Amino acid sequence: ELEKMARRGALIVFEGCDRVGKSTQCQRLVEALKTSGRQAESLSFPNRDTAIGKLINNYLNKKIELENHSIHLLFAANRWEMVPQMEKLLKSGTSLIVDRYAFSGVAYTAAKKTAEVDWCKWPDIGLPTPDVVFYLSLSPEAAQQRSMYGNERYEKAEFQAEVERQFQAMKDESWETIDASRSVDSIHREVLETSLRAIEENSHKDILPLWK
Ligand code: Z5A
Ligand code: MG
Repeated sequence: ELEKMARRGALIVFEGCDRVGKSTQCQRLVEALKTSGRQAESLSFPNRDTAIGKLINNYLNKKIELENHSIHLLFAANRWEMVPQMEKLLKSGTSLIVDRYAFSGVAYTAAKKTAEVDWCKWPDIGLPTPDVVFYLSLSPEAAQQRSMYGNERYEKAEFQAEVERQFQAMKDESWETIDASRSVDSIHREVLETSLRAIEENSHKDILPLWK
């Protein structure tokens, strides 16, 4: 039946600490997929454009203070509010290239040590599971050399090191770990190859709920 033949897009996520090159690679990947005639769109979290995203932006810029559990739930809500649109796009055959996702949510809150990892995961349980997670890995020293730390909350070497430990504890064999110290082009070539394969392999598979 025709409906069953329809191909869905792939959900491709980039994760990693500050300034490892996530946004650069997301942009390159979307461009490359579009150039090759495939439907692709980018999405980043936090999505600072929504009402919830504006609160998060004010928190990150230190204009407001929020209790740790409370801001964690807002980051998760900011993902859930995008789910209907994400599902619609994926079903229509558009691949989504996502800059940070629930794994950042868990890693950054868990690094504060005020909530356990299991608690941190709860609000994101059931989100669409990514087909690929690219984990961009870079030493804090190398990340620091790319540009000065900005003034946003979390932009401190010690905290970033703890975030890295949290990511390492969370990652499993399904993640694609990328040595992010290489050139933009070399990383892009690897990312594109893996993504094209994932788009092919998952086009007729259901999207499963995350952490269920
Ligand atoms: N956060 C959270 O707490 N909970 C959540 O649920 C979520 C997020 C989703 C804002 O995130 C903060 O929100 C973030 C986590 C927290 N706090 N911190 N830290 P964001 O994604 O909006 O901002 P950001 O992560 O700070 O990321 P970034 O600065 O945008 O980094 P990036 O995207 O990974 O890097 P980039 O912009 O692509 O590249 C950084 C620089 O390096 C730039 O000058 C590039 O030209 C250069 N670059 C990139 N690739 C290379 C290579 N391969 N070689 C050399 N130079 C390179
Ligand atoms: Mg970025």
